[in-house]
Amino acid sequence: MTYTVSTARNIFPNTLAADVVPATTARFNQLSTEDQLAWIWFTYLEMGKTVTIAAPGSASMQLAELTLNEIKKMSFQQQTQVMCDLANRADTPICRTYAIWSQNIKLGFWYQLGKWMEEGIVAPIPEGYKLSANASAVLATLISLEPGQQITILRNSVVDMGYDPNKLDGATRITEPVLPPKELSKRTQVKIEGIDNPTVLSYMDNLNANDFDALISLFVTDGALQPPFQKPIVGKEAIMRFFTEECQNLVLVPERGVSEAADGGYTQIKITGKVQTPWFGSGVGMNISWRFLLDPSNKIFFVAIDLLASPKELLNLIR
Ligand code: ECH
Ligand code: GLY
Ligand code: GLY
Repeated sequence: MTYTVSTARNIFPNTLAADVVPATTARFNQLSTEDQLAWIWFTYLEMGKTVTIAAPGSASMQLAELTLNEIKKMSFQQQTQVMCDLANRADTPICRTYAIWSQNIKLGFWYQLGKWMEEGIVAPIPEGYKLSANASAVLATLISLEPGQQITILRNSVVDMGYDPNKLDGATRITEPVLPPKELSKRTQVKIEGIDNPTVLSYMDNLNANDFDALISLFVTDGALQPPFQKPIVGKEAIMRFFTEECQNLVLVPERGVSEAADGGYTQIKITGKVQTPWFGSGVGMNISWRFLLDPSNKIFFVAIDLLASPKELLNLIR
């Protein structure tokens, strides 16, 4: 048998992903706009008790600056309208601008609005606002989850706002500059219990070093990468775009793995461990797995990254 991307997705089928994340996002999407914004605000306050969001890089703030300044000058009523429009995915100039920003610029924009809401510069959620029963129930679910799952749901809510980017065909995306990779002397090397495959080790080390040229060379031309809860990104060019736009400064901490022969001279390797995002640093370690399928020349044909259902899953290396 030869593999296709769709058959490759089924390697290590016993891997238990945190399905509570898309389920909670779906419940969030059912709420009214007012409730959604208030829900995010209460989530943000609740999470602020245990974790801290790092200030965005100055580049992403600069890219959102014009819009932020425009909002800063508005009345509270107009500001509230802008926030509702974003949550409603309305067709307005600000929602169109938001749609072409990369994920980190969107997050940086809301980070700033959050600060301004705390300082009284941007319209607050009305004092004494009471969430609907449904919104309270979704908040209770969120509070019961692991921090890695909480920040994924929070990010989903931000990334899904604004005008639909698919309707803006051909518009140029606005993304942060790509910084040079880490100097060789500053690089680290991972150790993975049970694994000595050089491709997998280089994958981890190159991603940790932001060395995306070396990283992409590990893939076959029509290789695929599947981020958590997403469809596979197929082809080196699209994967490279994803790496440079969304994957700077991640910290991968793989812990253990298992490797075995698969059909047609391929090798399947499952690794479990943690990843940190620059937004929360070592304050939030997300429990994840990587499921690699390597071709006979040891290049990456497919890799799926899954956010795991629980820390117990870190020990699940069963095929
Ligand atoms: C306020 C109220 C009004 C409405 C809004 C507000 C502000 C909200 C704010 C939210 C900020 C949220 C943030 C979330 C960040 C989440 C980051 C995550 C990162 C996960 C990364 C992973 C990486 C995995 C990968 C690996 C690979 O090997 C390949 C690449 C890749 C309150 C004003 C909206 C401010 C900052 C979840 C899992 C390991 C797949 C990337
Ligand atoms: N501070 C997080 C980032 O800019 O990605
Ligand atoms: N930080 C990009 C992702 O997890 O999809």
